Amino acid sequence: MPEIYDLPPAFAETFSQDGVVLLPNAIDQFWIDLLDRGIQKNINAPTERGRVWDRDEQGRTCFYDSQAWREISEYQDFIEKSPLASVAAQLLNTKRVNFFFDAVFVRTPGTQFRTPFHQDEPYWSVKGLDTCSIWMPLVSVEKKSALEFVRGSHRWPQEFRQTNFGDLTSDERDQRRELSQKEYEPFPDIEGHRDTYDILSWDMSAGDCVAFNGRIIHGGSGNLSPGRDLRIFNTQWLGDDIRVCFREEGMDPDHSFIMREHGLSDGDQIGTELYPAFLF
Ligand SMILES: O=C(O)CCC(=O)C(=O)O
Repeated sequence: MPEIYDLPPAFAETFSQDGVVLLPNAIDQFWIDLLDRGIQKNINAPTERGRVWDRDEQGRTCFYDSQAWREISEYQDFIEKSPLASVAAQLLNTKRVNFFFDAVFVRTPGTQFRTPFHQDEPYWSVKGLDTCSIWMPLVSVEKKSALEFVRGSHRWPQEFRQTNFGDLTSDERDQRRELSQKEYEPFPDIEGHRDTYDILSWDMSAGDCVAFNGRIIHGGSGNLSPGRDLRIFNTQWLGDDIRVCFREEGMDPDHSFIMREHGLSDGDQIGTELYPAFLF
């Protein structure tokens, strides 16, 4: 059974309006220590999905892995028993959430590499507004190095041309195709016009979390001060309006094969043992 965390309703209101909310002190030290042990195991033995997103001339790296929770018992315990499922349910204003997947982002001390601005949901094998990702640093992080969000952009109606992470990582699994029959809006140049966007980020301590909607424009992180590293454990949760969506552009993570194996088709509710449900 997951721990229950009672969120004042104002947090869910902010999450709905802004697409992002800071949850100070949501996770206690027990969980941070557990996840730190899990991340160490994960770095020592990455899954087949693990990859170095960036390595600079000084050898500083940004390591990424995902969907390791069935292999790393510390991750599994955290997902099944920590208060995050209850946090996600309250933010999504629902009595049932499904766990979607986990991801880690580990930057070595001083790494400058910043994640380009993007939206998450257009890359996923599901579609809908009711998604909640919880970005959780296991160390303190300065505002200038934390993930940044464009307030309210989860409700913008445009379908933007998303970053092709394949150009960045040269990894085949990150390649995103463009459909000739589809009109994409150019992705807004957030970095080039920072003053014209309402960009949110926060100084955070280990135990603070940022919860955000899968459609919000976000990016950044990195830009670390000398000697400071960054270890992030991220979980994604799905709520009521979520349906299976196989995207011709390519998906990351691409669950289409395993979803089909479990009898899921485009437009279905997700359910199944692939995405454990938490009821409150
Ligand atoms: O932490 C990062 O660098 C990227 C995080 C991110 O984009 C995400 O969790 O969707």
